[in-house]
Amino acid sequence: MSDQTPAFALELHATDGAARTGILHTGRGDIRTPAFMPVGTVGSVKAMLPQSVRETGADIILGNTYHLMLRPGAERVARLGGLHKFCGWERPILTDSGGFQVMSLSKLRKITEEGVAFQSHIDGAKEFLSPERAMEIQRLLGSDIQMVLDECPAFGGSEEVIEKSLALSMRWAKRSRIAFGEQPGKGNFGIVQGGTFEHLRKRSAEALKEIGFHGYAVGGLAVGEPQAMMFETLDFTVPHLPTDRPRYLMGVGKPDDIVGGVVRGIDMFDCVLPTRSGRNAQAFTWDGTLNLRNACHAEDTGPIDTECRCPACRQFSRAYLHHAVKTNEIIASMLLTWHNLTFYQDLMAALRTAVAEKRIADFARTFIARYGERKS
Ligand code: PRF
Ligand code: ZN
Repeated sequence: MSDQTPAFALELHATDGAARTGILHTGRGDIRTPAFMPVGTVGSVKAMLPQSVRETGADIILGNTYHLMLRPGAERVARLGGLHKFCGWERPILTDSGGFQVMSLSKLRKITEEGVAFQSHIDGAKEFLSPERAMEIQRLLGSDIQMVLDECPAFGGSEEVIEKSLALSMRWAKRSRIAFGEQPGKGNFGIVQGGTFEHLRKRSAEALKEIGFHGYAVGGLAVGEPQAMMFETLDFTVPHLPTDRPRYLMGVGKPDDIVGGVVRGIDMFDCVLPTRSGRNAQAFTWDGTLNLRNACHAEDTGPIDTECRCPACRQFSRAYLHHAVKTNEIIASMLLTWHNLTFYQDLMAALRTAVAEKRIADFARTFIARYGERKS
């Protein structure tokens, strides 16, 4: 890459307690933080055109090593000019390393020191993912933020189990970082594990800092633990992370999880919730969620949200959306996904402004009072 490639660097503009706002500069453009990354697992954010995803306010999307290595294959994507060109999104893309998806999607898998052997959930073919191969795939895809290969243990594991898993993840992190090497304008993120154990989270963060990454993710959360336990884990984990690097809470979450994450110093989030639940008739609003399948919307001439700027709210009534859901029209998925991604991006913009104006605690309190707290 040329000398003109912008450096991968976090520029902080303001802090308010533990919360921060700024810009993460990358070789493919800026990411306003705190950021929400829509999930485009196989290269497309389902039911959306890339330009529509951009219109909702997204600066970055997420892709998955696991899915793309199986279909269409990393080498093929590389021959076709890389993932950005292939999927029509020219801004930054973060790719997850695959370990987490292997555990959740593939039936037969075996973890060894070398890596993880597994059977494809598509055709049962034998596959292998080592830290080196996970990084090679992400490089072939042309990913801007490449995650280390880690193991995400299930919630509820004993201290001994979590400690052993963490040790393996840290050895894999070292190998991943070496395999990443130096790629101007791009970043390699380590992933803190350690379950809900304070001393293990600290040990993990220290080990990753020693290796030295461009950013630090908190993994192993939102795996079934109560929200209070996730927040508590963030409270004793985030202070061990460097202040000058981006922090990413993986696979989170519900709007109230995100607000709590920002209050605790997280800069980046991703979750399938706005897209997946949009395809399942659920709409997010500042007053909580709505299910458009519900008969109470059948003759409601109002929009989902009178203040929302999205096409679902500007052009269509709840009655029409209810009808589109009931008749399985593709436009129902398109419109509800568009609305939900718009809601998530407007929430992130409001959070950034609240941090910049040093009123994040007040914003969080007002948000939760109106939206409602997570039940679990
Ligand atoms: N590790 C990786 N990806 C993830 C997670 C993790 O722990 C999570 C946990 N919520 C989501 N995605 N590599
Ligand atoms: Zn809307």
